[in-house]
Order: sequence, then structure tokens, then C-alpha cells
Amino acid sequence: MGVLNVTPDSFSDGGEWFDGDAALAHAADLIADGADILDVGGESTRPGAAPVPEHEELRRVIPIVDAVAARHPETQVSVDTSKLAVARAALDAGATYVNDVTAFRADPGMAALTAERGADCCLMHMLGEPRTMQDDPHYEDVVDDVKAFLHERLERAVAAGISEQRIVLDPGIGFGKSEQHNLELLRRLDEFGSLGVPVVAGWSRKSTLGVITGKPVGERLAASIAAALLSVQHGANILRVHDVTETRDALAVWQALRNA
Ligand code: HH2
Repeated sequence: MGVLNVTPDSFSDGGEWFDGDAALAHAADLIADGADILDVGGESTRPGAAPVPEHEELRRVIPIVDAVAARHPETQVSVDTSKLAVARAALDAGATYVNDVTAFRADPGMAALTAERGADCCLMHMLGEPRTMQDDPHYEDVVDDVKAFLHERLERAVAAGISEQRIVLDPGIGFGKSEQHNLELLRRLDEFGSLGVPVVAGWSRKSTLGVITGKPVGERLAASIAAALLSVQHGANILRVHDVTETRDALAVWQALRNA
């Protein structure tokens, strides 16, 4: 899953793809590099981020979804949103995937919309909301707590009529988690396999990698690839990344070794 942020303030690429032509050129690059899913987002969810009004998110996201879906019909276009109106308009414009970092809690209508349209969806765990989520997050046991949450969200989504084959789950690296929490989620990621649906890992450029390496966000490529490969080793099925070609190369080595 390649990330395309059409925002002025995303934590690693804010402003880079805000212009429509730049966004479409980057989408083409990510797809040529081997992204199977392109995740288009118009609202940053970085710690401390302010919410974006609906009309502004629609203005940012929909023309890009529309153009990418028309130009790259072989690629699944995902919309990274928690807003019903944005998801609906994106599905109308050719998206077939809803990536909701609130796991359909921000707008309960999301589950019904996703079911009705037969779309795929990613349900992610987040403790609290972006503005405050990094203020001393606490868990009894981070893996058990996140897993119980995702299990409940999965059951609700299925009850709303979404086929289980269309649901993937994501522990939400960096969303209301300390470095230790994130590392514990990676170390025990295989425990999420018992939920019975694919697991997403989104480590790309995240701050825990900066803490470990001491590197700023623009210099976390090697650390992101290490985390991506370790996630696969621990059972991740989908990697949400900014650097598709490098991640693909690393995965190719992994797969060659596995098949040797
Ligand atoms: N991470 C971000 C945004 N959306 N969705 C899922 N399912 N999993 C993630 O780990 C995830 C996500 C944050 O990264 P990014 O989109 O690069 O930054 P920003 O939220 O600042 O736009």
C-alpha cells in the first residue's frame, strides 16, 4: 500500500504532493514501483494535527481519487478518511477501499456505506484522537488491548454487512503508543493472526524509528525498511509505505530467500 498524502502538513511529506499535478505524477511513480493499493489522504493524523473541515478534505482528495482511478484501473484506490461524506464521494469517484484510522468510530455510517458499496476496508486502532493521543498512552497489555479492540471492530463491521474477506486490521503504529508499545506490537505481531484477516503494518518513517536511529523524518528509509521486513517476518500481510520501490526490493530478497 503506497501512501499519497495530499496535505500541506503530513508528518513526512506534507506539502510535497499538495499540488494536483505533483500528486498525480507521484501516484504514477508509486504504481510503477509496484504499489497494489494507493492510499490517498487529505487530512494529516500526525500527533497534534488539527482536524480538516469536510469541504476542504473533499477538495483535496476527490479530484486525485478520480484521476488516479481513471488512469490506473489496475490499482486499488483507497481513501484514508474518517469522514462519511469524503468516503462516499471517493467511492463515487472510483475508490474501492476505505482506510479509516478510527475503525468506523468517528462516523458509524461508514460501516453501512462500505457494506452497501462492497468496498474493502482497513480498520485501525488508535488510542484517543490525534490531537492528544501521544499524551502518556497507557495499556494493561498493549497487544491484548489492541487485539481486543480490533476484534470488536471486526465483529461490528461484519454485523453491518461487510464481508470478512473485505476487511483488514491494523494495530496503528504510533497512534497513541509509546516507543515501547510500538516495539511490543512488532515483536508480537503474529498474535494478531488469530483474528483471521490480513494484518497491516504502517511503520514507514514513524517517530519510533527516529527515536531508535536518532534520524530526522527524511532520513528514516533504511529504518523503515528494516521495520517493514520485520513486520512481514512477524506476520504482516500488507505494508503501508511511502517508499514503494525500496520496500519492494527488500521484500524481493526476503521472498527469494523463502523460496530458495
Ligand atoms: N498511518 C498514518 C496515516 N494513516 N492508516 C493506517 N491504516 N495505518 C497507519 O499506520 C497509518 C494510516 C500516518 O502516516 P502518514 O499518512 O504518512 O502521515 P499523516 O497522517 O501525517 O498524513
